[in-house]
Amino acid sequence: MNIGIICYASVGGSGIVATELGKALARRGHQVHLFSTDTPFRLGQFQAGLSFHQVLTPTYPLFREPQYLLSLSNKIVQVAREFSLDVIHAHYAIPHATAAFLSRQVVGAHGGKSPRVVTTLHGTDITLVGSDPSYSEIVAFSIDQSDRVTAVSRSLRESTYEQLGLAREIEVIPNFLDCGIYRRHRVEELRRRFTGGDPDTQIVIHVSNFRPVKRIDAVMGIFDRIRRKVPARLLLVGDGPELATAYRLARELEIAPLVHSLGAQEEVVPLLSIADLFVLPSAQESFGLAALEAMACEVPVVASRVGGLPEVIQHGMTGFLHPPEALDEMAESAVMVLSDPEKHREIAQAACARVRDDFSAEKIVPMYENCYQSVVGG
Ligand code: GMT
Repeated sequence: MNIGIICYASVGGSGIVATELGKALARRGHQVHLFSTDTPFRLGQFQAGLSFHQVLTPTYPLFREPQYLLSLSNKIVQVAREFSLDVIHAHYAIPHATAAFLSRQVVGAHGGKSPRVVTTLHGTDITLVGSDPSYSEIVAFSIDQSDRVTAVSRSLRESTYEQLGLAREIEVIPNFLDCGIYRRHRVEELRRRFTGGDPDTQIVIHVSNFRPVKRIDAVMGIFDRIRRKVPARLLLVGDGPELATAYRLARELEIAPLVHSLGAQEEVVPLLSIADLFVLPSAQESFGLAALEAMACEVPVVASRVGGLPEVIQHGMTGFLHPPEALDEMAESAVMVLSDPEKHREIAQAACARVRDDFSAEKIVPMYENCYQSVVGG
């Protein structure tokens, strides 16, 4: 099939999932065309069957606002005509579902073969931004007009029905990982750089885009509680507006020497491979791809019991879930698992097995292929 995929290039789960899906589909023999403002994070080296179309949004003195929706739609129309796209797959509803809808209308307007539109909802496109009254009408319309809609968790599907008042069918296709890449590696030298070779020092990690929804103050609060009980270091991976909060709190809590901020990193597997615990006390998380990546690398996760996280982590078996405000409980679970090597091994292995059994690319990518087939066939 000829498949167009629209995604955000910036660090973020939806862009990562879209790019990994594009790569996996190209490996399976499809012709994939990625659309974004910049080369997507994680695109990597050239791969046969996968091309990238950069969307440029020209400025003009009259416009005070960039016309991204128009330039994106225009680019999709050109590529759809040139390469006879069967499907346009929008990842993240805003404004991608609208761009896909517009492009389908334009291509089909003069009797051309019009591509089918699949929209995948990722989370904040519904729960935070999409339900904002400034966007909600157009977001709901664009989702409704898609030929198929998928959501990354049951929780997100329910939020979409509740918050946008939609009644149409939404299929749940969870996020996935290439388990050949996401697995624990032996990187002892890297670990020593943070532990100084002390075998008792535990490495706690948090990977995110450092937005308010990630509750960086809670990350710091949990780590502060942990380090009072076990020798530990905190690795902060990623960048965003709340990173400054992390620095401030590290100073105020007098833990700055224990905290290592590594910025945005393309390769998270080596860093996850030296970690003993992942903390994700988010206010909202429709799925929690970062938690899945940690689990695949045998890192127990302590997270908030919100959104789709309970569909990924089973409390006490493949990780730990607590109410977002329960920092003492999160720290207790963390200290317990970090202090009990047998329990740690048990949770780490169960977490990894869960990813392989239920969230591998082999299992999930064919679900998207079936989804495309159902609309193209129809
Ligand atoms: O808002 C964000 O955190 C970014 C957003 C994204 O598009 O990357 O993340 C959402 O989509 C991810 C991929 O499906 C999910 O794993 C995240 O849980 C989700 N974030 C939220 O719901 C807050």
